[in-house]
Amino acid sequence: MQSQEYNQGVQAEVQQLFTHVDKDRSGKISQRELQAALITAQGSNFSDTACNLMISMFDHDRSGTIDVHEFQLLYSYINQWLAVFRSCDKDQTGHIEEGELSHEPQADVCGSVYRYLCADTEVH
Ligand SMILES: [Ca+2]
Ligand SMILES: [Ca+2]
Repeated sequence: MQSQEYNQGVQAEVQQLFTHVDKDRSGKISQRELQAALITAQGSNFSDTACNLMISMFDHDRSGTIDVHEFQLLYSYINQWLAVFRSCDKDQTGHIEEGELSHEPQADVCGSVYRYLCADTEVH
């Protein structure tokens, strides 16, 4: 299963989520699209700074946008956080208090994406 996913280049799950976020179907996720997705999921504003940070973390070709391959890396990174969150989620509520993850600036960003992904795909 793992090798099949690599052969396809991009996991179907990632492609589906990418398409969901890429509202204008440009094939790239802009800061605004990322911001819009996060706002929708959180019900509150997500700062330009946070979105820029998120993009800069994964924008390997420095295009200023996230393509599907970069998005897959982002997604993998989120999944790594997910494992951390699960280990932190001692009461098994499926939610981690933001205060517990506030030690690193990236944690808030990833925590928000984590919630977005969970809301969207219902991963637990
Ligand atoms: Ca787009
Ligand atoms: Ca890029």
